[in-house]
Amino acid sequence: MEKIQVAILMGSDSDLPVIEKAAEILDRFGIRFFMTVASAHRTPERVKEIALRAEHEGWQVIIAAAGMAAHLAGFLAAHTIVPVIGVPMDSSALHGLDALLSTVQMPGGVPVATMGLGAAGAKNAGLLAVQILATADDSLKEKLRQYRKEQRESVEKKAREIESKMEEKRSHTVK
Ligand code: RP5
Repeated sequence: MEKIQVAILMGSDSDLPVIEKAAEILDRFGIRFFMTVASAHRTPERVKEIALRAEHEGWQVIIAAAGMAAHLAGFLAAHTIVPVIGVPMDSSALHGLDALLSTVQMPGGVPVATMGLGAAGAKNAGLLAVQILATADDSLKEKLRQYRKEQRESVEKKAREIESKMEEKRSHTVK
C-alpha cells in the first residue's frame, strides 16, 4: 500500500464542504492522503494520537481545519514536528474572524502556516502541501509548473473574452 503523505483533519464534519477543496487538490496531484474528523476540545486524546501517528508513519504535512476557538492546528503542532497548515473555518457568529485569529496567532516556537478563510484558503492549503512535497520531488515540481501554466492561460482567456465583448459593445454604440 502507498504511504500516506498528507493528513487532513477537521474539527467537525460540518467543515467538510469547505475543506474538501484541499482534498480535491491533493487528488489532482496524485497525493495519497488520510482525512478524518478530530476535535481539539471534544476528542483531545484522539488528536494527540493522530499527531503521534503522523511522526510514526512519516506523514509529511498535516492540514488542520477548524472553526470558532480553532485550537486544532495549534494543538497538533504542539505534539509533532510535522509541518501543520491551519485553515480557519467560518462557522460562528463572528464569521470565521475568531478562527482566523486563533489559528494565526501562535506563540513563538510552535508554528502553524495559516491560510485564508473559505474555499480559497482550503484550496491553498492543498497547494501549499503539494509545494512542500515538491521540494524533494521533481515530477511534482513539473506538475505544479503545469498547474500554474493552466491557471495563467485560463485568466488570459477570460481577459480576451471580456476585451472582445467590450470592443463589440463599443462598436455598436459608436455607430
Ligand atoms: C465547529 O467546531 C467548527 O467548525 C469546528 O471545526 C469545531 C471546532 O471544534 P473543537 O475542536 O473546538 O471541538 O463548529
